[in-house]
Amino acid sequence: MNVVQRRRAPLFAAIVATVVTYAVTGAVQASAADREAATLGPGHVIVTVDMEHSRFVPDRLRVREGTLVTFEVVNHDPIHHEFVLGDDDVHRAHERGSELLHPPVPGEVSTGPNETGMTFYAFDEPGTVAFACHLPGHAEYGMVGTVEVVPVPVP
Ligand SMILES: [Cu+2]
Repeated sequence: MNVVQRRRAPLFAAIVATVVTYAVTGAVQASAADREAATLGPGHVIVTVDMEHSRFVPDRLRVREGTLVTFEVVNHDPIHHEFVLGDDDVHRAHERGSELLHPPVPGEVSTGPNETGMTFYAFDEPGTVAFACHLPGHAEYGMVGTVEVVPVPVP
């Protein structure tokens, strides 16, 4: 293998990995730069949300109606966190609740220190859906975020 071929190999591997990921999951993996700036969807999208210093990164996302989002929630902190996404009733229940860990419910996942969790949520109606960590003091500290759901333009 000459020098040029060796340099191209990592790029080729990355392209193959991307194509394989798409083929296996049928989903589009949003890059870090895409996560906050882009309007994602419709269809199935995978979004990574980092938990760092008791904040969500990104804390604002925008999707088109008709988007199924798989959230990969990565806790970089040495403490427990949770990702709870839903309507006002969901958030009120968790604000009053005392559970440290939650069973798997769409839009909700608990993550231990340095753990990664997965959950998914279908955004079917335009509007704003909030997410938060309801462990004591975390939402008040700023561990909250929103998903803005925008209509798909009619052609
Ligand atoms: Cu938290």
